[in-house]
Amino acid sequence: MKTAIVTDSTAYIPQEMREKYDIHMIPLTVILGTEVYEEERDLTAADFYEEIKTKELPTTSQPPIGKFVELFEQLAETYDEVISIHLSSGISGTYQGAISAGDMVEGIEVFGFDTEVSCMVQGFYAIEAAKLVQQGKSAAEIIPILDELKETSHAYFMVDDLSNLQRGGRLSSAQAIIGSLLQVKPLLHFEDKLIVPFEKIRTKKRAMKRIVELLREATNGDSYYAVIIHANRQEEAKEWKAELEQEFPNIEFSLSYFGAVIGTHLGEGSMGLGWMKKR
Ligand code: MYR
Repeated sequence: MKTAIVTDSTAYIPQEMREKYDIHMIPLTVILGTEVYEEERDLTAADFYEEIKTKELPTTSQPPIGKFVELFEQLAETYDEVISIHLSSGISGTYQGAISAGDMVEGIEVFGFDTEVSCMVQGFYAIEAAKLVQQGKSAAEIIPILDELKETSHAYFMVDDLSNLQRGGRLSSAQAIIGSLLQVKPLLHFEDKLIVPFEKIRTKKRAMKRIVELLREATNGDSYYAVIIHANRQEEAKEWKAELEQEFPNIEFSLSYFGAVIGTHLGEGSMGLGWMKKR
């Protein structure tokens, strides 16, 4: 049984790592002014944050189904099955697009996996799945393992300005609650696939402190992967990583970023921390 791993661009897995683990990537799209870009292919995160300084606010779109069909047909020449691992189906139609395309393609079985999150935490699932493929496991064996990992994984994040999330319709809360949050820096997370406020916190510094408390409680001295994710705040993220590494010797930290698609909805300056237990 030959199993391929597919994920979408919002996992922001660096190209060399995708090559190392043989992970296939399908890009989401950013529309900036009159230009349409496939993120991570023809628009890097750095270029995106530069462009939005002068352009009107961008919008995003899931990959066209045809792109999935094209990729799965290509994979059908070499593989028997695919695990297609995507950002939360509560915030994008990408996962559903993969499932629909899978139904259209013959000669390969497509198993969708909804990570119920996004960014490098989604990447953790894709990398873990790819490692399991390298150990000779099939989709039927891998998917229950990914489901178990969900129990150990979480992400919290904060934005400088909630209006991007609100404008893009990706903040799931009553308008009155959103209104009361606009003056603070709420800590956000995913609940049942949707982005919801976790706690109202006044400053970014306090929000970061609270995330560290949540990390401490969740990991409880066990071995975990954790990732600091930033929207064009490389230095700040690096400093935070160095501090966290001092305090949590059992956690393997990495740095990642909110690329163009997720950056469109969160805005520059956002910061997050996600984790998953090591197997
Ligand atoms: C689309 O157009 O289909 C893509 C929509 C993406 C919405 C992104 C909303 C923010 C997600 C934040 C993820 C934070 C993970 C740590």
